[in-house]
Amino acid sequence: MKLLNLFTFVSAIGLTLAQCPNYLKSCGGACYSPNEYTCDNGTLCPVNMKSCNGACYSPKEYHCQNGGLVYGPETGNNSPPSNNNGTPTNPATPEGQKPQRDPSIPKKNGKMVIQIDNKTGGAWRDDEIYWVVLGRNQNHELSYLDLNGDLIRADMSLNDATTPRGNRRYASSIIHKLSDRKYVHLPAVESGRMYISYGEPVYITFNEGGYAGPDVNNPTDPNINTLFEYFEFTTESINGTITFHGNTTRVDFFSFPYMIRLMNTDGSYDRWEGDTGSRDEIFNSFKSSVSDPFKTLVDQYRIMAPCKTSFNEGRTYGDYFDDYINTFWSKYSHENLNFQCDAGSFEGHVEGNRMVFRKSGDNRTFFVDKPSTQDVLEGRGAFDRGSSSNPDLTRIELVIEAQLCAAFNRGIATEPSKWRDPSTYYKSNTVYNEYSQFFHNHSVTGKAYGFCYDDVNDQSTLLECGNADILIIDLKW
Ligand SMILES: *[C@@H]1O[C@H](CO)[C@@H](O)[C@H](O)[C@H]1NC(C)=O
Ligand SMILES: *[C@@H]1O[C@H](CO)[C@@H](O)[C@H](O)[C@H]1NC(C)=O
Ligand SMILES: *[C@@H]1O[C@H](CO)[C@@H](O)[C@H](O)[C@H]1NC(C)=O
Ligand SMILES: *[C@@H]1O[C@H](CO)[C@@H](O)[C@H](O)[C@H]1NC(C)=O
Ligand SMILES: *[C@@H]1O[C@H](CO)[C@@H](O)[C@H](O)[C@H]1NC(C)=O
Ligand SMILES: CC(=O)N[C@H]1CO[C@H](CO)[C@@H](O)[C@@H]1O
Repeated sequence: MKLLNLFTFVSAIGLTLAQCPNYLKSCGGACYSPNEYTCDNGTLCPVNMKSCNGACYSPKEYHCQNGGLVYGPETGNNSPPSNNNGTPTNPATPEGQKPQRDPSIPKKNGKMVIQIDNKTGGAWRDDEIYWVVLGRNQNHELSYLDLNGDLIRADMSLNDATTPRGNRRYASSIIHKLSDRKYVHLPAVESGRMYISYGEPVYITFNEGGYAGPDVNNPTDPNINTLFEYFEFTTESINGTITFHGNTTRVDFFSFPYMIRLMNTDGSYDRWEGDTGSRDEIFNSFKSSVSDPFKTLVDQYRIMAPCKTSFNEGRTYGDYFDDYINTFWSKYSHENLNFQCDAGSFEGHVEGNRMVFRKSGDNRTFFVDKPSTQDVLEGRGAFDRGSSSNPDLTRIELVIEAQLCAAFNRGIATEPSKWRDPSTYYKSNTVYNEYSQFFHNHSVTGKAYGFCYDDVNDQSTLLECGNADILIIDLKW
């Protein structure tokens, strides 16, 4: 899929006349040949393509939603496109909206680059933007990344300062400002996590074998009033090059918008993920598009994931999914639930307080307990329980649990024929996770980690490639 915009075409055709010659037509001030181009909403696109806010796209591969391009054709099945040689492609985000590589950043053997850009439109200066990278080194020891791109083993002796709020010891030397450095080299890191914050650093306290990071549910946490985002990643060193796996996440909250773009060294992998719109637009749009229960997730710092606040046990909406779960339970007490996923074909039904599943070609039995609202929203309890001590059985039970959890969040639990069709998600008349839906609506690709099993049927923002060259992060406001 090639991205083509108006400016490319005007210069390609080279005519900007008040009146076009007979054999050409006029589109937004440019002349074009109707044999080769069409004029869609004032934008020139190759024939058979359409325009979405200035970007041309093939309606066979993408659709235009809220002014942005989203994976999946305009009608019918929504499977992601892949081009002929199998190179992963992303929907056509206009080039100007993608994070751009800074070619002046030097390379380092055996490491990739993380580049961080201040795209806050002047809202935050470079010396008000902070970043920290934590993870485990090749000996699995907790470490932080220094400005040289080296993992330094971390322990309590690093706690050398006291937080302004909460009076807690924290490690000051692991914190970097964008004004110190706008990039860092990244080696192999196990269970990596990058925190980025505006206005104040994220305070990290090392303890025996681990660390206390920000906990937005703890009112005494020193980071509670700080605007921060984080993402998780793992990098491996394979034959002297880095393989990167990582994703942005909305599993806990949204605080401010950003985009990431991952590229490999030979240019065959180039994908991006992230939020559309400014922070104000996202907050305002959230408040105007979700139903009243979900409106309670917003405070001045963040939009919280439902279970982190009013949908948790004993809270106002703690039973939000209960009727839906009971409807599902009674339906499958009388009939079988059949579904397919990558792991195989399954058939199950309710027996008392649990479901019993069989997998085709397998004579074993798998069990899933009845979930609660919190189990649905957080993928915990019944949806994070292998009942067996046999790891192979447990693995398959967890696959079933992930499928069920995703289907409840997406509002299609009682319609298994829709489970593999993203165009049907978040549309039913029943309840669904509107928080997750919102972040899919406000994603440059339509993908999001709106809840922990959003990777079911490939809806999450996972980016991964070998020979990773650079991860570019555009910080927005
Ligand atoms: C059509 O063009 C107008 C003005 O440029 C723009 O606001 C609108 O978003 C465009 N619509 C689509 C579907 O691209
Ligand atoms: C980034 O920080 C610089 C310097 O602190 C500031 O002048 C600039 O406005 C910021 N850039 C953007 C796009 O906000
Ligand atoms: C690493 O390099 C060796 C020697 O060139 C090669 O045999 C091996 O397949 C490579 N491993 C990977 C994972 O690419
Ligand atoms: C289940 O299948 C395995 C091999 O596929 C077989 O060894 C075993 O006896 C079967 N168990 C039952 C209860 O049928
Ligand atoms: C998501 O987008 C769909 C389609 O435009 C819209 O109907 C729905 O209300 C939106 N929901 C949220 C929560 O943004
Ligand atoms: C590879 C990787 O780090 N994946 C992470 C993507 O985000 C989810 C949700 O936060 C994490 O659970 C994964 O570990």
